[in-house]
Amino acid sequence: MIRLFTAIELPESVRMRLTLLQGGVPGARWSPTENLHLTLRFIGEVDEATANDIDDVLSTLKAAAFDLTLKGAGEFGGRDPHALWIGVAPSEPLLRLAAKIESALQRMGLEAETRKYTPHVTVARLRDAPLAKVREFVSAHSPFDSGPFAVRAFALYSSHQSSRGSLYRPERTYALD
Ligand code: 2AM
Repeated sequence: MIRLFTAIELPESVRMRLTLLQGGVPGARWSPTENLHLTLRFIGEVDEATANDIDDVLSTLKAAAFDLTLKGAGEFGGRDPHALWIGVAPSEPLLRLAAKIESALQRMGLEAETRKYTPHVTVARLRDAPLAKVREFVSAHSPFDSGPFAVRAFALYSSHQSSRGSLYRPERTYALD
């Protein structure tokens, strides 16, 4: 079995900026630079035959290239925050791409994703982080703006557990028109 998800790879310069803003929150496990990505669709554990079918349908998917901007900051979990993230400026082409991937995966027989798609880049996972520090991080980084960068492809990532946490690896990339 292999754990998969689709995501957009971020340019090195954007990942550097996201790495530089990491800090100041005790209890945060900061995402390593090489793990920073924007998830399009989480897939989960599949067998090898299904992974190959997923690769096939994604290879034939047609969608347009577009520009994207990372913007703003937030947390998931409210009073018991478990993640810090940098957000994404509203983008119709991003939502269209995510929707195309969703319907392609459903057509090949995967179960529908029932959760609403909330584009974000996780920069830290939190355990027992002081709420005040989490709020400080979010307000300090709310003005974050990456400026636009071109998205000319998306990728099928695998996720592996290692002693140092999850390792994400782009297994296949798919060009956008
Ligand atoms: P997250 O960063 O907000 O946790 C690999 O795990 C990627 O898939 C992560 O970007 C993760 O989002 C996302 N993902 C979405 N749903 C998930 C789920 N149910 N379990 C694990 N990861 C999920």
